[in-house]
Amino acid sequence: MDAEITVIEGDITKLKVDAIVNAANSGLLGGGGVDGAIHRAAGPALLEECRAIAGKQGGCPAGDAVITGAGKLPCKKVIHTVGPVWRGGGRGERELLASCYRKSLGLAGSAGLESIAFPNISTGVYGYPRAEAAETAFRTVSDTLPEIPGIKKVIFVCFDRENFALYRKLLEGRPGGNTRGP
Ligand code: AR6
Repeated sequence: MDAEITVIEGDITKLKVDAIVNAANSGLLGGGGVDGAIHRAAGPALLEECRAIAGKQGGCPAGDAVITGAGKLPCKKVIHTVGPVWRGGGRGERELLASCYRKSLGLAGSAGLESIAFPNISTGVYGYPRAEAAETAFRTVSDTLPEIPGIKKVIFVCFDRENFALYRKLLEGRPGGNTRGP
């Protein structure tokens, strides 16, 4: 079956999907923005798991991702990925951001998960311009999905109107509407 890509406006911590993605930092021990919201809602078990991973592998570099349980969240797993800090666009930001989406999908696929929700990685504290980030996110997910047939549903969760409008536009421009073509 084809994977479905949808766009919603809302709070990612509320979603009952197989995995939600966290826009973390390389220390993996929580922070503000969506990271703070996820850790608050998940409770201390999530931080414990993150601490264990950070202790073992010394955190997580930008562009990479790790997977944990979800504590008290309604989803099954949390995939923590570290987006690039925007430094003007000439420091490999686009490739690092694309890598966040690719690696997160790869981890979800390896874990046998079928549905995954992404926040707008790097577009908050890390300052990535929203339109450019949305394009890279959307294109990377669309290009990667055919390589991971186990994933049936991807949700882009937008927390603000501007991002929601950008993603809606990208979705509408996609051949075949909101469903991946044959
Ligand atoms: N649900 C969905 N999206 C959200 C939520 C939520 N509950 N809360 C915020 N967003 P940011 P970054 C959106 O700053 O730019 C943290 O301190 C938000 O509107 O969370 O990758 C980490 O620890 C924005 O569109 O992440 C890192 O230090 C998007 O999530 C640093 O921030 C990402 O904004 C990472 O910065």
